[in-house]
Amino acid sequence: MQRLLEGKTGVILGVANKRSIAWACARSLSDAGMRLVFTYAGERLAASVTKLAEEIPGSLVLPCDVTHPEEIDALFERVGEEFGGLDTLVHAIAFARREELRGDFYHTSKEGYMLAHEVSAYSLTACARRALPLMEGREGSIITLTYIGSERVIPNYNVMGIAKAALEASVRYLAADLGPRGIRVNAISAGPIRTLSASGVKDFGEMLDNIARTTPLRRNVTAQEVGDTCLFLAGPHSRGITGSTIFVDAGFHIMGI
Ligand code: 0WD
Repeated sequence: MQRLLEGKTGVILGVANKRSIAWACARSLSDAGMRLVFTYAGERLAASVTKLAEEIPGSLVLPCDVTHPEEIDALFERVGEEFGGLDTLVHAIAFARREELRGDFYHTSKEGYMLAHEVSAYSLTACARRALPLMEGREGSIITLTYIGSERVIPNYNVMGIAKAALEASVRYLAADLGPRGIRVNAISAGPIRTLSASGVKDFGEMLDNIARTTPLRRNVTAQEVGDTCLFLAGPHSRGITGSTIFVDAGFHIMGI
């Protein structure tokens, strides 16, 4: 039987280890037949990402630290050479200094603010611009990951909440720009999931316990559930959706208290 994304190609930014949401997205897309390029930021992650990628048949691993524009250029150049075109871009990266993910938001330094925005928000636009010539005319889909800390105050999320607000606004502007070229752009707003990045947010474990007690579904979400939503957004069943933020959070976002 033909798989849904057979013959399609994707680039996934943000696999750090097996717990990464990007990894769950990769599994869902690859199971549906998509060929994938994984990226890693800095030599520190090269070996672990390469080892993980061995589990995905036909995949490729390339460097891309989004704070180095020439690495973004080189990434999409190689993707063009290898694949000839691109159907899906999954942007699942974010960064803020650990000391700025605790305490009062007003202590945020200018450098910390700029860095969080560069990696977590601006990089979507930087990557979309490079991906555009490869994605045009293929009903492509760009997907990013966000969190409700963009629109409500979540203790300790701080500067990352501001960066996620910029990211979600970027999704809307990019969707308007790229829609006429046949490319959709959406965000998944995931509930908290225990990953490497999440461990940098102070009192993260307490937040998970609290959510499991109070969300409509009375549990937290899994990375696999986010991966499957990524599959939906990459594939033809979501062809009428662009510029949206879709919550995969067990219903947390509808609650008042
Ligand atoms: O609860 C959670 N885990 C949630 C995560 C809830 C809602 C949203 N998200 C978002 C995150 O904000 C992020 O955008 O999902 C995305 C993926 O996050 P993750 O899976 O929780 O985190 P992780 O497995 O740590 O992957 C993020 C990766 C980095 O890992 P480390 O831990 O080494 O910082 O982002 C990448 C890196 O692989 N990254 C970069 N990639 C390119 N250039 C850079 C950079 N400069 N900096 C970090």
